[in-house]
Amino acid sequence: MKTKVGIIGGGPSGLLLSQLLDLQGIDNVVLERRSREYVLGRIRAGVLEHGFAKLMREAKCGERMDKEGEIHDGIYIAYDGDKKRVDLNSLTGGNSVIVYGQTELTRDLYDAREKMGGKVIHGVENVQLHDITSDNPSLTFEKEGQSEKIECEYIIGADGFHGVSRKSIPRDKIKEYERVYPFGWLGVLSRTKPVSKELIYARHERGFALCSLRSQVLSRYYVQVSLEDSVDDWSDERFWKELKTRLPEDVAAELITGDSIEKSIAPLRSFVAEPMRYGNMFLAGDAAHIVPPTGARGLNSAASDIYYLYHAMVDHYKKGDDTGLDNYSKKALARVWKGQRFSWWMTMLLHRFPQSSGFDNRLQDTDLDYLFSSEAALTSLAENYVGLPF
Ligand code: RFL
Ligand code: PHB
Repeated sequence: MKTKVGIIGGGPSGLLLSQLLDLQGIDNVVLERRSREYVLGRIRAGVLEHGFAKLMREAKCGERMDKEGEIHDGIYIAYDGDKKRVDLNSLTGGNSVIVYGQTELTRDLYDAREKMGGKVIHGVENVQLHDITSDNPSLTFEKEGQSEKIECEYIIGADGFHGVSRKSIPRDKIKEYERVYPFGWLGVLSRTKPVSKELIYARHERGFALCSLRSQVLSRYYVQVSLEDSVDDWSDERFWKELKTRLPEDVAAELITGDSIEKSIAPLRSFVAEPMRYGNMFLAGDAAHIVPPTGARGLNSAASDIYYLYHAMVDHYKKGDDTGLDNYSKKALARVWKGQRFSWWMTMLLHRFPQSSGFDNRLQDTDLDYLFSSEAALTSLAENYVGLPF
């Protein structure tokens, strides 16, 4: 098989790039290890920046998002038994975010790929990258016991944090920056009316909590848990009780509980690999960087990578201009690091750290106090939360 762009990973990054390139007549193939059902079973992000939504529309995948997604003009931050609103809209001169689940967005991308006859191969095993630094890189893989080969002009590593692409770069050609946090998030999805129309990020002495949603009948809640905990330690009853404890009393009193329909624990990590290009292979999304979910930046950082890569590929194939490809890593990383800084800051502001001293806790108090007494500080939070320009 031969193609122009071989894409490893059929998550949001790989599918969005595939769709955008195909619309420009740039032939590509997506290799995905899992089945479509498995990919759609992973409950992950929920908050999209407007820049991302615009890219989805450009990819002709925005119809359902615009119909079913909710525009959110603000978020709440709760602490000391009270909650305070951050008016994203007025602080950013009219910007906001869209609440639309990653599952739905990925489903829309799969449907669009199918409609266009896009080449997405599921159930591939043992994907390997060859001759990455040459003009004729290739991918080999196995499917149902058969060995296959795809010759490409470029390879895109969009295969997430545990993928094979980043690991194919020689150790001395890549630098990795990492911080692992000493806790995780336990997430619960429930078919209940959300406690609040807008997200509530809560800081409490027992740990962080988040009230989010997928729609007005589907809630998504999180509580900070120890890394030693497993999902089996958390009955629904224990989860709801803990969540209520960490929320202001008036919010807890309104919380409608129900059976969980999904429950999982995600560890928190900050990670960046530099550079995001090796030879003719480009890394995108979680394959190159991970953020703790506190700032809702992960999927959005992936989207900005895809924006830069897409435009760089179009310039290469339509105009013979390689400036975009040559500058991709530098440009993408500049934005990635800003997302890293914001996610790290939100995480430090709102979580309980096992080793934290009285001094650390007073600094958190002061950071929150400052935030809500300074228009400049609130504006900084708001402009990062809705997404810095691409
Ligand atoms: P993905 O989604 O991990 O997709 C990579 C795909 O590659 C496949 N794969 C392979 N395929 C072939 N061969 C191999 N060797 C392969 N190895 C892996 C995998 O099966 C998979 O399908 O990466 P991508 O596309 O870059 O997308 C990134 C996002 O998924 C991620 O950044 C977000 O989910 C992060 N995130 C959030 N981001 C936001 O912007 N807003 C949020 O509100 C938000 N909330 C979250 C989150 C992530 C969370 N978890 C579980 C980590 C909340 C949580 C709890
Ligand atoms: C979610 O709804 O899953 C979600 C929302 C905001 C975050 C993280 C996760 O910051």
